[in-house]
Amino acid sequence: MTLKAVLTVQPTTPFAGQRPGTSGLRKKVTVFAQSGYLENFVQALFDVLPAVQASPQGQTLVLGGDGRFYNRVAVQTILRMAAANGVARVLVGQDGLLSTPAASAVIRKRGALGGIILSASHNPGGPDGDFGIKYNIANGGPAPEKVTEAIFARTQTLSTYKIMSGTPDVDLSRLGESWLGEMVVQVIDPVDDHAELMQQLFDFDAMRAWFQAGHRMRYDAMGAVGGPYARRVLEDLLGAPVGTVVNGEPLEDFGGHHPDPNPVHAAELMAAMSGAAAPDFGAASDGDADRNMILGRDFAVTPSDSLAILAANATLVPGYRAGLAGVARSMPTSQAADVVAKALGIAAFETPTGWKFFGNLLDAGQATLCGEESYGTSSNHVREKDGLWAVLFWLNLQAVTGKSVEDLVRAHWARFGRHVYSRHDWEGVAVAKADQLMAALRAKLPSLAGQTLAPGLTVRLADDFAYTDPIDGSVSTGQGVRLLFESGARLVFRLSGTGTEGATLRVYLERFEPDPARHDVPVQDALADLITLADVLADIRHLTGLPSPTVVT
Ligand code: VG1
Ligand code: CO
Repeated sequence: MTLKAVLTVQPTTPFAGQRPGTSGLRKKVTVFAQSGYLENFVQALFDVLPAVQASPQGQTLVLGGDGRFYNRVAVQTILRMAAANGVARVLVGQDGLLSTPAASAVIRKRGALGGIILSASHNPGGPDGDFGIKYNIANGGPAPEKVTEAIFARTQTLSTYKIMSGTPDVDLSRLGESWLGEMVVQVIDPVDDHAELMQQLFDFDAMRAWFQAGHRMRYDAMGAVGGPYARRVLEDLLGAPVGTVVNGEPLEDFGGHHPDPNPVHAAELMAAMSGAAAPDFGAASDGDADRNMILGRDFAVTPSDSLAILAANATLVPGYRAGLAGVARSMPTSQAADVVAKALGIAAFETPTGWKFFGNLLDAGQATLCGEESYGTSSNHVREKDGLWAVLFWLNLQAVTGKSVEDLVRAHWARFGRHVYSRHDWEGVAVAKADQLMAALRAKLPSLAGQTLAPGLTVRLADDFAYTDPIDGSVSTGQGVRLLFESGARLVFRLSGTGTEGATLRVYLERFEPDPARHDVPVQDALADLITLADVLADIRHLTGLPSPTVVT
């Protein structure tokens, strides 16, 4: 007996708070699991997608997620809703898995209308953890604010959603095509397209030789979706020994890890990279494999430095042999990349936090490399940050220069000076207190310019960062309070747009150190005056009720 899918129009009522943040809609699993919560958001998305409305037939969507708890349920729901909303074909990663960069690559390569990515990225997972959903447009990148705002507006007015019922779950374990009502569900290998792209960009022979010469690497996929991608490229294609990739199996609870690759949450990798017997190269990626952490033996690379170093050495890598059009960084990211862009005579761009702001610059061919201080780096090969891409870039540089990670960084500092940098996160702050802190800071801004707030710290400019997109002219305001000092030092304050519990205050601290003799001063010591000033200016410890930041990177 064949079961026929029945189109059901289900009455529903709006949920408050379905406005996407820095990167999609993120909430606790318990919030997403409420009846109609995911469905409402997905229906709002279909309602505002002009191409689906105009011509449902012939439109292809990409679907996949980081495999966290609730991924399996959500994928089936979205497939039923896509069919009910007239989508012609959905390309879904096997077992419902796709890393964020892979989804971007698939959308671009297959000419899809867009894609739905299920991930809360670096947020913790499991039944008590977080879930997330975001929409990417035809260029493969996160939907711009005008789209996410339209989706949000629609969530506040809709009264029904459409879904197919009456059929069992689609089998996503086998590659190939099946039907759900009138829609084709095509299960694809989640790794193929991305692995192919990596081979077009990097010198695989040189990297293979690096492993053959006995160099060792440890890639920690943190129990998240990055494992299969890293294994394919490092172990299968480059001949790294099996076991180079650790925590390589995507698990619903990330094996208990918090898949946020920074020195705090990747402590296991940090320990493995310490001591004379440690591997030459260490790396990690986050929940959806778009972030990267780069380590040498007893040496960690600051993400802001990573962007600058990749830019400075780009022509050593096949995919960037012809040079870069420009480099873009988010505002809180250190100015190290700007200095390189100036030396190379190429454009430097400063955007608000979040990858969606890089899309237009990449599409217009104005920027080639982009990066954020939050362990995100990528290029115009996709429209997302790409963890494995960054790792392969560093591997390619080591292989062709014969230098270690630490040597590459030190040589860079010696040439360009060091942008000493740190981010202090104050997590779990009461929302009202965090808002009060930011409001008080904003109120102070007009009086700060010209003031000397501490020895050597005279304010050149104090504002709330606003950005006008040079391509489409769209304006984004309120993107973070920044104090720029005459010395080149900076202090930036903003609230996280990805958290799901209370508020997180992020304080970004930066100072330029041209003198190589002082490049080894411990970072927190070198920034001590800025750290003290931040607390005095914003009354952080008092308002947050916390004695010290919860995460320092
Ligand atoms: C954080 C980072 C930001 C990054 C975003 C998404 O946002 O600061 O740079 O783009 O996460 O990364 P926020 O608003 O919490 O500061 V991912 O890998 O979690 O999608
Ligand atoms: Co991520």
